[in-house]
Amino acid sequence: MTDAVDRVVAAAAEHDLVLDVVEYPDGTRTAADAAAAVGCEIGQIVKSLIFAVDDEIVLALTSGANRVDTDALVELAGGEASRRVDADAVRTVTGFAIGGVPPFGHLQPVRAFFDPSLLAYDSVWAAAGTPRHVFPIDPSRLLEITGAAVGDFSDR
Ligand code: 5CA
Repeated sequence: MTDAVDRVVAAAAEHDLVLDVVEYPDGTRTAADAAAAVGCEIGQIVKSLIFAVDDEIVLALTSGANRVDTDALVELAGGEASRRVDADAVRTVTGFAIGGVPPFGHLQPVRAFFDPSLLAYDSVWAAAGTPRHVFPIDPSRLLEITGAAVGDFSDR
């Protein structure tokens, strides 16, 4: 395991959760890659997407089947405008590279929003710190650990 995976496992342990991290050498960089590797529905993949709403960095935990409606995200966050952040900023805030950003265990605490579509599944899969490591988790447990606010920000 890598240092990045160790940090995610340690963050989970703080919530008394033992992560079952699985490595897929062919990669899990995108939701489609991860779903193909795991052999699950794309909707079961958790995308951990970083946006800036005004001057605040936020995390949108989004089903792999959905796209983020940024207007809806801005409204949920109570802000005025959103923008994508670049890869360097994602690494600075989270401590992880794009394609491996996990849903928790970030360097800087960020406010998180949770796509309710994820709650339809018994288990979902999220990145474990690298573009080839993922772990399964009950979405309700993931919601609890992240302290995220459930809100429909998907573009459907
Ligand atoms: N490991 C997979 C599934 S868990 C994963 O991390 N998917 S993800 O969707 O959360 O992360 C990839 C996302 O990073 C892409 O959907 C895209 O929104 C974002 N991204 C890719 N390249 C850039 C970039 N250059 N700058 C900012 N965001 C990017």
